[in-house]
Amino acid sequence: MFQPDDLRLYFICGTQDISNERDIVDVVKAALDAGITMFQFREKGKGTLIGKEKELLAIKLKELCRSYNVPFIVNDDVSLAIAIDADGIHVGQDDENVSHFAQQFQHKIIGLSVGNIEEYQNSDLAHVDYIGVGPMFPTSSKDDANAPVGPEMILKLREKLQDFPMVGIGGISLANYKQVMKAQANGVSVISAIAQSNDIKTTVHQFLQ
Ligand code: TZP
Ligand code: MG
Repeated sequence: MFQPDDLRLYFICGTQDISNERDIVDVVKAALDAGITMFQFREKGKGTLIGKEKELLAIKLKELCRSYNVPFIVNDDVSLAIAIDADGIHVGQDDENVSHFAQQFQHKIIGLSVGNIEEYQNSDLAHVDYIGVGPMFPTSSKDDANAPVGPEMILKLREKLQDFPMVGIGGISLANYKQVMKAQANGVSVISAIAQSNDIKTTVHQFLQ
């Protein structure tokens, strides 16, 4: 079952985040080998896989994560998450409302993006296991990302949510992740810092130090 520590180093990735010379399965395997603690399959944007191809890749990555005992989360796609028996789902404020699918998702991990105090106030966290807070810093991995809110947003939400599990997201790198941890996040989630690393093993080890 989900533990807040699973959020320590949460790698998010889809085929759009990988350069042409590399295979996403190799990248995720390298990250798992190095010790990431949670994985999210986020297949989103121009030219990404859809339908059966998306499902087959999701199954492959889920099996891989299972062999490392690392939770496998699907972004947005509730029906895919259910169809392949993923460990959880992550949705944003504009996605399907958590209360709509929580019944079908008992004993699974549910993550929700919360970008600011207003979104927090509008969110029902009754069925939510963790929130992703961001963007912490400027990011080029999400086309429609809002302006950065900085690690201070985690501190602000901590006042309201006490020990509710929170992970920072957006523009997090080896150069700035300590600011996020200092703001009392349970961990950091990253796309490009790992997906575009030339030495995934060393990068992951440095984050985990
Ligand atoms: N949600 C908010 S920022 C972001 C998502 C999915 C992108 C994070 O990617 P990166 O490369 O770690 O900035
Ligand atoms: Mg979404």
